[in-house]
Amino acid sequence: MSGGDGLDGALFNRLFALFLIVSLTMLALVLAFLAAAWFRRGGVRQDGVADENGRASREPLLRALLIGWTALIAIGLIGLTFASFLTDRGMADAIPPDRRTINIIVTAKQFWWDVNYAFDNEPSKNIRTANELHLPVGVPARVTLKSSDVIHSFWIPNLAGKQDLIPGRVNDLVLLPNRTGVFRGQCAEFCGIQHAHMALDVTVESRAQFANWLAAQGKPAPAPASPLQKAGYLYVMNRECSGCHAIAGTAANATVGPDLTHLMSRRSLAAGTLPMGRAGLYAWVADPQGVKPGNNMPYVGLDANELHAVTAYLETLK
Ligand code: HEC
Ligand SMILES: [Cu+2]
Repeated sequence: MSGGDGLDGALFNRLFALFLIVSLTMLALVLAFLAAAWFRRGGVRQDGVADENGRASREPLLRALLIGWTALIAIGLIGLTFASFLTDRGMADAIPPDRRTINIIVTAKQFWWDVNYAFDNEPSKNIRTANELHLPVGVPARVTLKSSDVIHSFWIPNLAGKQDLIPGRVNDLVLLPNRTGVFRGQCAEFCGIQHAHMALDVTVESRAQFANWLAAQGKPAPAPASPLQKAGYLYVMNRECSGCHAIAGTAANATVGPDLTHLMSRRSLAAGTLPMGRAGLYAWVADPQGVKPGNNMPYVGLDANELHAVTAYLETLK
């Protein structure tokens, strides 16, 4: 549970204050009894004799105190449990409908992140991207974590603790980002040779910016315009590339590699290996194994003209 700001933060702070007051009262009582016991012990020692009669006469009082004390603890604990239950529910209700959790499914692969935004009410809004998350500030995001090969670990130090992605199992994690900014996520479980190059760019932005991003991501790729772009498009569609990649609005719909529909809108290439841009695209498409040895995109072997055309086409995928 994270504090955050806004309504849920206020509810959480109130719960914290309640816990603090109840615990401090209990602590004060315990200390008071300890102190009382200490002074009594001192008294007995001075007398030098054990006062059997006195002890017997104090017994009912002690028993009553003990029962009272136990009851107080029970009431306190039940009360706190109840309060935390109510706060939990209150926090869930405090989120207005348009701020209700967004659902993101992240599937880890050697060595990149497949990212799906799933809108159960409006499946037409679903989008797919890779190696990046966009999150609206103050809105809880439920991230469902899967792996399609080995164990990876999802870690965005500024937003949440680590959570493993385990083949054949589904984990999840709720992120509640409370400030805007760009944060770095990283695979935190050694998953193979390129484990270190498995980063995740996380952009926390205003709700309006997020809505714009989502709308842009929901659009299909534009048709190629120039002859060079067209040549690149034909290469991508008819050669190896479309066997592994998807580009919405075209016939390419494979899921072996990252979705390329809005490739250029991302901050980095190949999970943080290269900054996004023309130079990076050339380097990557020409020789992915040279850039990130051991990754799952093979050397394709384009000649200079093909490389030029393919890169020109990729650059239209904004
Ligand atoms: C055998 C499957 C396969 C083929 C064929 C293939 N790719 Fe890839 N591609 C991948 C995989 C897997 C990755 C992710 C590598 C990584 O980051 O570890 C990738 C990454 C990329 C990226 C970076 C995407 C990103 O968001 O970081 C681009 C761009 C790309 N491929 C373009 C191409 C082009 C263009 C072709 C054809 C010339 C091609 N790919 C052929 C599997 C393939
Ligand atoms: Cu990994």
